[in-house]
Amino acid sequence: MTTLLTEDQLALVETTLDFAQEHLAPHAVAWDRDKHFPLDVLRKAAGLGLGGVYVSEDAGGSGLTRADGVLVFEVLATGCPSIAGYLSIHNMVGWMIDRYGDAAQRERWLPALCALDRPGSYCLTEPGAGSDAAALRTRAVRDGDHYVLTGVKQFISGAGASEVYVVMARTGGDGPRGISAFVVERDDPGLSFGPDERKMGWNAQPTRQVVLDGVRIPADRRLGAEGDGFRIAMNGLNGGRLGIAACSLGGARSALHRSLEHLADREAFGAPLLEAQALQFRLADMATELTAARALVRQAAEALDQGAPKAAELCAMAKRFATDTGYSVADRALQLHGGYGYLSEYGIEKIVRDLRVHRILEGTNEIMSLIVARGLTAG
Ligand code: FAD
Ligand code: 2MC
Repeated sequence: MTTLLTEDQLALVETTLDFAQEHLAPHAVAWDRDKHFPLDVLRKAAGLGLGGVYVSEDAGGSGLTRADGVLVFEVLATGCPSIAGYLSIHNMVGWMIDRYGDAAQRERWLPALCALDRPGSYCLTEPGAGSDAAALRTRAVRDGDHYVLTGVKQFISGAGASEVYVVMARTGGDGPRGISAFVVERDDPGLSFGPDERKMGWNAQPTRQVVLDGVRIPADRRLGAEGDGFRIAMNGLNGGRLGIAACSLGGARSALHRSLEHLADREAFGAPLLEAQALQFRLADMATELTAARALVRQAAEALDQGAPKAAELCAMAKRFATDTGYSVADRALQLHGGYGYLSEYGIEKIVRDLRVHRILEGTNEIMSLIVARGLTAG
């Protein structure tokens, strides 16, 4: 039964929800307005084990499953989808280093990542290679015991503030098999950042280019073997896509909850608007669609935990469905608030803006459909 939670999961949800309501929700509108990335609050989250959700306990992590993780990111996003989204990406980085790093690499980076002393970023996209990620052109040229990395990564969440960058770069020929994964540190000479992008949502975290201008790093910064980088990147994204899907559920759940409160308070035509059956039916649809999306996200998370053969396709289905549904629910919640939904101080329009990008990043929803369709047609 995917809908039943264990005692441990219930406790995890309750603690994380308390954190989100106390430390994220009251500040979310101001952080969005001021473009403030609250690293101090992220470090508090690390105190609850949220800096290394999927990292093994021996390396300082929480050792949770994906099924646990989607619960965590949903409730975190009820406080702020932008912060929850960044934490999901940071946790993708931690998982990749834990899963593909050797003992020395795990020891070097994981404790600081888990404590969020050193936040992480994931660098795949380039100005000329987004959906077609295997076309990336950043090069890593072997030079004795070192690699020299040159290229530009586009739209990198957390860039500039993060200290640990997992960077996919080409060590071989064209296509996915010519790509390797590396860990680059913020103070490596030759690494710099573009300006913070001005954007529609996700304003509580920076989005910047990561510019690699002859960054010379020791060969022991490579994760996995040469040529394994694309597979490593894609396996990271399977879990990442679930995290983003869960963040959409959380943002939408918060918008639905606020709509219920607003309609109960707001009177028109001599009665609270909540008594209008047309609006009750709209709320019922929103709740039903969110519940269906949550069930799919949980099913995909369990499939990923079990290493099921179709797990990647299920993650793509869940990401597509939950992010489209979450956005649609949030947009309807805005409508239910009337003119107040359009005002910043109510926080609804901010949720709509934040959730919009979930349909684009970690693989656009068209690419999710491509992954599902390929799975269908491959038999
Ligand atoms: P394109 O690939 O140019 O796509 C343009 C349009 O064409 C899209 O609608 C797309 O779905 C569609 N399309 C493309 N190919 C096909 C096809 N074969 N069939 C049908 N439709 C298709 N990247 C990172 O690596 N790290 C990050 O931390 C990160 N953070 C981000 C944060 C933000 C705020 C944003 C906006 C982006 C972030 N990204 C990050 C990049 C993100 O993953 C890409 O924007 C996304 O993968 C799409 O790539 P693109 O923008 O180049 O669009
Ligand atoms: N899980 C595991 N392996 C995967 C995989 C997945 N989800 N997707 C692809 N692979 C493997 C695939 O099995 C193949 O392996 P092998 O060489 O052993 O046969 C290899 O990767 C190459 O795959 P394809 O042949 O399917 O490669 P192609 O180039 O045709 O398509 C595509 C790959 C479109 C699925 C991939 O480029 C993609 O997912 N694009 C979207 C990019 C994206 O998601 N970017 C997100 C950036 S991060 C972000 O936005 C953040 C906010 C952090």
